Amino acid sequence: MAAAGLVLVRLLVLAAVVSTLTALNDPTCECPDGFKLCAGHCLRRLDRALTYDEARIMCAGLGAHLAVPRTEAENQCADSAAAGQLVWLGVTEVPGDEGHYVGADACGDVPVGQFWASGQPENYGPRGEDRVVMVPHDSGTVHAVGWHDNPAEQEWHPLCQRSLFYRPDCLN
Ligand SMILES: [Ca+2]
Repeated sequence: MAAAGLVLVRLLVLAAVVSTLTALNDPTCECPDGFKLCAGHCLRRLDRALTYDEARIMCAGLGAHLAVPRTEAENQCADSAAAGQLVWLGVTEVPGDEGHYVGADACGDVPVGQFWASGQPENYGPRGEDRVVMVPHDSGTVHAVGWHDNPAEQEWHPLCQRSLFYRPDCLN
């Protein structure tokens, strides 16, 4: 009787292992509808120009946040996903701490430098600028390519970003 019980336990364990492996083989290495995978993140540029807060809320409604490129590859992905439009990034200045930027991805500080357009951020105007917009290489505008600080009331297209649930086999 004890032996039969042991066999049953082993069968149950085996069934659990098989079911786990089956789940891992599900073809779910895809971003949600409308999002495109690039450098390990899902990106989606929305079709309407909105204020920063409106853009942030629209992305949140999609289970995403405004994009925060942190590597050259991620910045190139954002530039491509922008598809010629100026896009809000999830990069904001800490209130009362001029020049100190943090990311909406909850990964902390975003340094000034690398991806910024020449002369930016410059906190232009009497009210200053504490949000960040990306000018892609193909914007067709006079604005220099790269990141610019901008006031939150400006209207630009939201660039939303979600993480792909971590699975090593999904990263290629
Ligand atoms: Ca500026």
